[in-house]
Amino acid sequence: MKRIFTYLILAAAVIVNCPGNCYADSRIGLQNLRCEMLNNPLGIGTIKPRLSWQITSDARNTNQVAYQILVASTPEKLTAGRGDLWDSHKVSSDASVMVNYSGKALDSRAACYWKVRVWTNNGATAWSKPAKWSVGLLNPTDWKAKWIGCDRGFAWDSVSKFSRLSARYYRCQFDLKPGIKKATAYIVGLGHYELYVNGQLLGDQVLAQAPTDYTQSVKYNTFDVTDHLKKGDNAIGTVLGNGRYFTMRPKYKPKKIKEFGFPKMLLQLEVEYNDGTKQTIISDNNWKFTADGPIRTNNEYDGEEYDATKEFPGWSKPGFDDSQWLKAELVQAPGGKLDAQMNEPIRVMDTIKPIGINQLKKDVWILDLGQNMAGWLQMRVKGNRGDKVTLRYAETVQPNNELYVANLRDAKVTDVYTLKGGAEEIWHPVFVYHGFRYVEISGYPGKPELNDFEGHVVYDALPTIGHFETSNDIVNKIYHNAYWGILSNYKGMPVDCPQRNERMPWLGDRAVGSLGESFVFANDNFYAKWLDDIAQSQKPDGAIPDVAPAYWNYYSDNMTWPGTYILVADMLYRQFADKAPIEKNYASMKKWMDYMRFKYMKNNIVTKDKYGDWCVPPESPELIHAKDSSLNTDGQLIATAYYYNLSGLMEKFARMLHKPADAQFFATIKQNIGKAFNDKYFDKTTSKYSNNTVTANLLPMYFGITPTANKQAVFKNIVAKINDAHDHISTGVIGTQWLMRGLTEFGRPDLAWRIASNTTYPSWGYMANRGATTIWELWNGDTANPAMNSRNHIMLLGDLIAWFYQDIAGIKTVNAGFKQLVMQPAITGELDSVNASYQTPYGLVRSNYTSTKKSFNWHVTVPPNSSARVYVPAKNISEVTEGGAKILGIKEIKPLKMENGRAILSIGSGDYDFEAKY
Ligand code: RAM
Repeated sequence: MKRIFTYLILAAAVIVNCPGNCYADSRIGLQNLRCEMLNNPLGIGTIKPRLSWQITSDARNTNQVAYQILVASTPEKLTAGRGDLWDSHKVSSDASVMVNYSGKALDSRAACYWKVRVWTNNGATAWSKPAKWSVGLLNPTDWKAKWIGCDRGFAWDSVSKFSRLSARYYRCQFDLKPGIKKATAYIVGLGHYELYVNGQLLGDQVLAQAPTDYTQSVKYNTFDVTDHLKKGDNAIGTVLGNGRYFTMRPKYKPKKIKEFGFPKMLLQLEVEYNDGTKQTIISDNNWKFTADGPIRTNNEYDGEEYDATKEFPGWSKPGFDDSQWLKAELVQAPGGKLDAQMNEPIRVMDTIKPIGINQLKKDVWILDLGQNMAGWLQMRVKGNRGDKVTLRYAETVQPNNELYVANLRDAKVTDVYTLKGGAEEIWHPVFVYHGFRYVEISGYPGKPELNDFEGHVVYDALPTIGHFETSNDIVNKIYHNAYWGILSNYKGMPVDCPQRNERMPWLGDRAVGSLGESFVFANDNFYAKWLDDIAQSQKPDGAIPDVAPAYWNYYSDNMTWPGTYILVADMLYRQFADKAPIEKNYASMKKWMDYMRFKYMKNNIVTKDKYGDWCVPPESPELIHAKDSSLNTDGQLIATAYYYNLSGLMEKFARMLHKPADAQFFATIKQNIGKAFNDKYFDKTTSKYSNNTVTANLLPMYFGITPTANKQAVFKNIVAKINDAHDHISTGVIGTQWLMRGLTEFGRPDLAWRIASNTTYPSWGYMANRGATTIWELWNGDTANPAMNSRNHIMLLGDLIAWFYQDIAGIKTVNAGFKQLVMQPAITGELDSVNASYQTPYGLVRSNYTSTKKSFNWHVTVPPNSSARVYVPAKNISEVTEGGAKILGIKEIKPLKMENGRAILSIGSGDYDFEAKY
């Protein structure tokens, strides 16, 4: 009954809303309104946000022809159809992704409520559901709050090599008048914080805020706390953890680890009353604090220790007796600019039930989560006050079932929980995370059972937007491993690994990997933020480091690691139609290109490299790096090929930004380098580059340095080399970035497939068959020296994931953001079926096919307001059917031509079932 009543109200609302909309076509709708690619973001850092929406439609070939956006300062005005901030009126345009807000000038704290309606060739939509955003504190003068902290340790802390620092608890009590209309809290808590209001933990973010080089940029988070406050006494409590601010390894030479200092915070709570008055509560030295609370130490490498006997119930509520607490101290600001965090927060994104628990010895148990992951273990326990449970984490176990920790180097990865006793207690750490599949549990009172534990999978809250599944089990397993590897290494920045004493944002690991990742996770804001980190790490002379934020000082001047800066910007534009990173970073990229050229280019050859083709499969199983020079590729060749390739991207960026002189400049450089490269490395008689490794031949081929006349012959050498290796991989981090797409583009997707689906060494399938549930750092990860032997590193994925989506599923963008698609699955001759889908900025693309040696059945979905050129394997265009009928005559399908055994068709949005014999 209640349900029916709600429906009646909704129906009435639709009718009331009808004026102006009555011609809306119910088959066409709107969904997924985003502001700066975020859902209803609070406290954004720009006054010119970009708005996007998706159209839904039952009809094929639906294209937007016009839109109208309304932005209002209150929900009521929006409902009434009054866009007091912006009424775009009807704009003839097909733009539905990244439309610039062009209304009244906004300022700090602006609240914006918006909706959109669109007209399409198939009818108009009703107004969308409302969405909103608010602007953060943009002007330095908006901040009245003061930085508070305490720049020293306490008796129980230690600032030795293994830093130990207890968490700091801050509190403040204040009085509010009746009639609270709205309250917003802005907070920075370095390294990490938890924010409590009147005893309640706010938000579901963890390990907040996003990590940066705090001397350059400090991210603040915004919360709507209206519902958490009341008239009269209120209290705020914050807990400060160390994160990367108070570093894990302060006294660690020679790596020169960046140190920022002791934890500190900044908080501003702005309350607006119904009568129009305002009140601001700020962090200052009226706050009280203690470092003598339950979190005794928290160190990202070493773990967290929590003593529940030291809890102080009610500490973040009003009325708590804090007379024993210390007075908060005013401290120096960290130095960086205060910036709104625009990338998604880290959250507990998934939970895992463990699959096994074995007793190792008296009082010691080994728990198996069944999946290598990053996060923490939540434990349920009941015992006596003072009982201590120790949890030690590892990725694998030794044959005797003990944890294998040699590859964690000196990370202690140990959490300790001291019970308060009595009732059941549930605990997990909050300021650390671990990379693990197994946990050693000791000191657990009683017998630990499987369901006393739960793995919390912790990573940036990026929606999964891709799905990829084939008829080949090993390839599916590899995809699973890649998926878990990728998510494990998202921690507000892309880190190399989540387990050992490293976890650093190495640039080289993501060069092309980030493209593959962008098919799996909506990582646009995440990577845009990382490009800011990289820009901020640039030295005045132009140098870009290999690790950014530069928590480790690695300015080693090479092309391949820093070059990721340019590749990722290109990825964001192509995959998400996000042009801002290019606009924002172009000058820094150019400066870096200049720097490398002036310093290291001699006769158009880049003479400096650092990593070579990092981690090729070595000649013997225990080695990390090959010593055999025939396996390694000349570093100068790699550096020069990369300079060439990156110049091409810079040329493209320059053209996009209307800088013709720059474009010409990069085009000329490219030409000169190409010539010098071929003169120096190409042997015309053998058609081999340098020492004929796959990488040495592949880079010039794929980048377009190889003269057209020689391509066939060079490609033959690549294939021969792979055949020599029994169709196995012989490339490292560099070569593997172009391998799968390279083989496919030059006509051997079957060979790429064989490499992808191998199960013998070296291959991704080998890892999977040896029990890997993620991707290893080394092809020989199970036998190599533990000094560099992570089991959860994704750099060796190369272009595998991009290739799965682009060439196996056949989902590629022609221009920015998939407005136009090319759907051309490669025929490997090996696959019975593929089920893939991908959420583009316009909506869901689907490519599901079953294929025999002779026939191809293909279900394709193209989202509204985009179109596709599809390549159906066929003998002849007129024989292709769609939904059982000949395509000739179906109006949304335009046959273009036959080419290389493919019927090329142009289609509009919608669902299609193609069938053809080939
Ligand atoms: C190691 C890491 C990282 C890699 C660097 C060069 O420390 O494995 O992934 O990029 O080396």
